[in-house]
Amino acid sequence: MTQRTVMVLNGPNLNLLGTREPEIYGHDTLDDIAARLVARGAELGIEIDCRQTNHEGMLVDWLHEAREGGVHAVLLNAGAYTHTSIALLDAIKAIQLPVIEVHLSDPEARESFRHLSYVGMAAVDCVKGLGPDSYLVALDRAAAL
Ligand code: CA2
Repeated sequence: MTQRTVMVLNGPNLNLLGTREPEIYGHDTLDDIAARLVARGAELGIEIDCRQTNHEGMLVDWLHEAREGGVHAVLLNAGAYTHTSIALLDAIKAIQLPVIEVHLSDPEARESFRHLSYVGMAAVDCVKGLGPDSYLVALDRAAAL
């Protein structure tokens, strides 16, 4: 059976997961979350390509790469760029791949500046507020696409 690939893209400051603000983001590091995704992906026959960057343009480049590389779906936690980036909105629309928006916290239950999501204007789905489990639920939904 050919393995499908799900790309998991993480934006700014998510490299700090597990080191600060555990009351909001939990104690798991991004490597912990990636390991859980890889384990669940193995059960689903899905290869996980998990990346993190602090740079908006890099996220745009990786979305383009997902399209070129025949990726099945993208899980995207764009961090604060979720709420600011028309470039990410345009990229998600351009690649014509299913992108699922993911958040550890529930941005709509937080400050009002987190209520607007440019990513959400083009994403096919959103999983938020479940801590690291948001990524696992999103992966199961991606597998069903
Ligand atoms: O809840 C999420 O996953 C967010 O995407 C996280 C972003 C925030 O700007 C979004 O509104 C919601 C922030 C990520 C910052 O990550 C940190 C991790 C540890 C310590 C400090 C920041």
